[in-house]
Amino acid sequence: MLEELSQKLVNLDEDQALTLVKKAISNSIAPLEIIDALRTGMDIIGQKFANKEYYISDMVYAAEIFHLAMDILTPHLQKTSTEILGKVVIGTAKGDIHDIGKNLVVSLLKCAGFQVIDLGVDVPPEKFIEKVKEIKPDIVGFSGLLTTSFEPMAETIELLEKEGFRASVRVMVGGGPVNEEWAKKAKADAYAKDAVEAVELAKKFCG
Ligand code: B1M
Repeated sequence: MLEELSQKLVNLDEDQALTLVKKAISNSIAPLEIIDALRTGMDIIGQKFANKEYYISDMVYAAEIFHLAMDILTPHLQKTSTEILGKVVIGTAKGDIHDIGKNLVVSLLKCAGFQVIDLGVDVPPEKFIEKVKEIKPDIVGFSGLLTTSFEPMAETIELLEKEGFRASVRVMVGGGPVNEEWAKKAKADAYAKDAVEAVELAKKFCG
């Protein structure tokens, strides 16, 4: 069923994809497994876009279907803590408007008991710094789906250092082209490959 779901998303078949999401829930398939199937579909859509088989409008529509699927899935994500484990300021790097992955990280962090301040997309370094000053978070998280997201992430981390906040926050990075090497080069504390790993890392940082 999950493979079929990925395929329906790739085919941009909104009705069938959403019906399958509901069916998967009623068959007690874990929401995270359903999300994983949707992500697989998105990866294929990305490849098709890169191969010029799909247009940008196809990626826009796929993102809409993903959002609708998340509307169905979010109430089924279980809250695992009622106490606040820590504060996280998060956003998508400047110049980048991809937010599906970031939103997933935000949802799972909230379920795990973190207070999350989501700055949205295309966030300039100064806005991160302003929020860090105001909120004094435990963690700052950057999401970036474009290779060009590296510069603004590294720039923000440098600014955190310059403004004297670097020692008091842990910096976590993630998103499509991001990896361990990228994290090290940008002087982040950690890289998370997906939303589940992001929560595990956040717990470690605040534990
Ligand atoms: Co665009 N796009 N896109 N896109 N898009 C990619 C990223 C791309 C890889 C497609 C491709 O060519 N194969 C490519 C980037 C190439 C590159 O830089 N190397 C690309 C491009 C080129 C572009 C445009 C430049 C296209 C154009 O205009 N010519 C343009 C850029 C706009 C901009 O940002 N300035 C663009 C636009 C768009 C849409 C707006 C149409 C739409 C986004 C809609 C939205 O987000 N609201 C879109 C989409 C949908 C995609 C793909 C197909 C899917 C992304 C996605 O949502 N995946 C994508 C292809 C791909 O990723 N394979 C592609 C599902 C999501 C659940 O996964 O975001 O990876 P992901 O998040 C995961 C993990 O990465 C991790 O956890 C998440 C959940 O497990 N994670 C974190 C994410 N953030 C984290 C933060 C953390 C920790 C973990 O800590 C803080």
